[in-house]
Amino acid sequence: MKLLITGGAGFIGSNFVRYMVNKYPNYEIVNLDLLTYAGNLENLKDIENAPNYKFVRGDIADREFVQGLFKEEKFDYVINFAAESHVDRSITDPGIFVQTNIQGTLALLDAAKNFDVTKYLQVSTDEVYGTLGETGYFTEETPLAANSPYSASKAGADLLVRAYHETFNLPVNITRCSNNYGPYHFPEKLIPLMIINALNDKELPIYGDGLNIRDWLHVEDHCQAIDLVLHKGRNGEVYNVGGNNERTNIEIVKTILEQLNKPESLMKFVKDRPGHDRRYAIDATKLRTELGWSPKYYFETGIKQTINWYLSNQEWWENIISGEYQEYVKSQYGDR
Ligand code: NAD
Ligand code: TDX
Repeated sequence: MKLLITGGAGFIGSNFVRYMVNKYPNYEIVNLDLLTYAGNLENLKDIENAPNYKFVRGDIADREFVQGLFKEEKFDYVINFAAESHVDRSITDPGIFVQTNIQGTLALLDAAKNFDVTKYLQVSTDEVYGTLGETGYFTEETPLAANSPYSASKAGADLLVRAYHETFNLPVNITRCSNNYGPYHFPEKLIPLMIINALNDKELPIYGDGLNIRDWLHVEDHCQAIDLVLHKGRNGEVYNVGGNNERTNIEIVKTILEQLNKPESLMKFVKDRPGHDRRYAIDATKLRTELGWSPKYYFETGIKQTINWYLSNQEWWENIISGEYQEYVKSQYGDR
């Protein structure tokens, strides 16, 4: 069995590559990643020499390259994590989100169709559903109502995946997950940013009133869900993934400050994110009942483990925030 995992040098992708390399020693796993600012091979240091693992640098939106890779490797499964993933960046520079998230997905779908893959799995997000009020949950039937250029590009990709199933009978699944947290989370996102700023006694920027709610899921629980959908998901189906851990941003920040024994005076309320979704909450009943998924982590233990990971892996994040890692990538591979 040969798997293509795209975006495997990013946060969730690297956790998933490690999970699969260790769990399935008989699978051949190819990690295709462009190594943008968010991709980091340091995330995979411990498994880089595993016999069932190979890294390829390349762009999922480079159609010719992608076709060539599929022709050569003859993948059975494709799992697409590669994306521009940060909402704030999509507000200042939406073009690259359309390029990678939509054109890139299209290039992968065409190659998957031409080379008859057994399954194409698109890793999507709950953000495609838009925002919730104080009550209710996103189900797989909730209409798409993306509010940011990031989520619009993910929704566009999801519709292409659906269309390739309906039109060409491509065997696909889409997973839509809530906010992940855990080791190797890139320092521009809420949880790692707050941990690192607190450790450096820097201000913690909280957008708006800080009462926006996210539904946090440990990245390992997400990996397990994708593994299940890959092997057991019914063709053409969407599966929501979420752990019922709704927290306001302020609650998250206060938890981090308390764990690190830092003062709440570090919190700073700043200008709100434009189009800031108020609340996300996932109903994962379908995944639980159909495929038997259940998350292992309680948020309270998961967040402590995550904070400890950042304490023990200071060099990892210092290399990123000082720009040292990007210098290394440039010296090895040239500019993106
Ligand atoms: P990330 O930004 O940490 O990693 C993205 C990876 O994709 C990086 O390694 C980057 O180098 C690579 N990449 C970017 N453009 C590429 C291109 N054109 N070709 C090849 N590789 C490219 O993202 P993440 O947080 O790990 O998210 C992974 C996926 O999961 C994304 O599709 C995202 O939309 C989705 N998702 C993320 C979350 C979350 O909370 N982080 C939640 C739900 C869904
Ligand atoms: O400095 C900050 N201050 C702040 O208040 C940052 C970076 C974020 N926030 C708020 C905005 C959100 O309400 O924290 C919340 C979480 O923000 P992000 O970490 O940027 O995540 P979010 O916008 O919710 O999107 C994430 O989850 C869904 C991922 O980045 C997406 O890729 C995924 O699809």
